Amino acid sequence: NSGLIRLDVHLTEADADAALRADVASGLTARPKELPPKWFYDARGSELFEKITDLPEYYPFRAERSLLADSVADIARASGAETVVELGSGSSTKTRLLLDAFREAGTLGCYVPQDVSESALRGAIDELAGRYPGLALHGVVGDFTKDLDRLPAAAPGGKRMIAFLGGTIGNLLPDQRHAFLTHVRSVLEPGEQLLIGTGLVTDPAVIVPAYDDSAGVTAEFNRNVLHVLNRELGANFDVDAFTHVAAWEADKEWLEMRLRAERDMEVRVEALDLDVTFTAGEEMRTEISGKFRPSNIDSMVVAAGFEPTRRWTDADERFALSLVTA
Ligand code: AVJ
Repeated sequence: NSGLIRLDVHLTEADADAALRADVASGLTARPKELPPKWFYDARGSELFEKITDLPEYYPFRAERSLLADSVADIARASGAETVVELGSGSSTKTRLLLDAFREAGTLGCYVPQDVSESALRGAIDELAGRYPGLALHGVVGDFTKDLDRLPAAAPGGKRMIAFLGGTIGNLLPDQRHAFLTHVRSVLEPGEQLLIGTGLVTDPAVIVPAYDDSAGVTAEFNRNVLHVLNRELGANFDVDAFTHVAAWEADKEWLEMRLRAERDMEVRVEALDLDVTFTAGEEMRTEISGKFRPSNIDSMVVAAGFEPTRRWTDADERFALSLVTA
């Protein structure tokens, strides 16, 4: 069904390299230093994230997957979308749950997976073409915070639902969440929808171990960003001299991952002609993972011009899926 398949590339290696340079130049010269979490995900980082989803402590992945399994038929009926757009279409299990349910509901004609990785998208599209004959597949290689205006427009009457799962909105700072949601709202027509997955505020004794597992996989995932900088920017971080920190910031209601320099260090980032100093004990933030209260989800989406439509929550109240309408 090749006539039904299309792949648009809006993000080249050169774009990604320029974005990495800009983020690292500003992050390593900021006080305190910080690096954005998007650079965790090279091939090794993506592999480590897959491992994280299998860890006994990392409940968010399983919480969302079982919530989605239990509620997706309801979601599909409540939505009635003909085109499902999935931002950061990482997990094939969740994609299949969505597509099966929207097919069952009888509305689905087109699936639009969006991801930064062209190879991941090609692989996913190949597999889906076999599994869902007759479904139009339109991949978009791009950055979800920037390239949404490049999404295929709705065909007349072809209502779209954008799915943003995984709780990834929690990795954005509050201002960035607002900018992102406003951008999503601006590309949608009135009546079109967003399905958004969010981790919920729960016991810190549950949250912290999910980001500080006993096997040390999350620590490796966190440190991997330094390997990315060493390889991509010719930096000379002594990766083993940094330790993983996971801290619940109660006032901000987010889990913060940091890398702590265990001794004084001089680091050179060749590609940026930049020398950076770390002092022993200095911590650099690498990720926030915001957890939400239902009322905060509503005010956040309303501030961006959406109307809350329905919400589904798992029995342990650790994760929510919220359907909101433009
Ligand atoms: C699924 C990408 C949102 O914040 O929980 C997992 C990434 N970071 N362990 C999250 C992550 C550390 C994750 N996201």
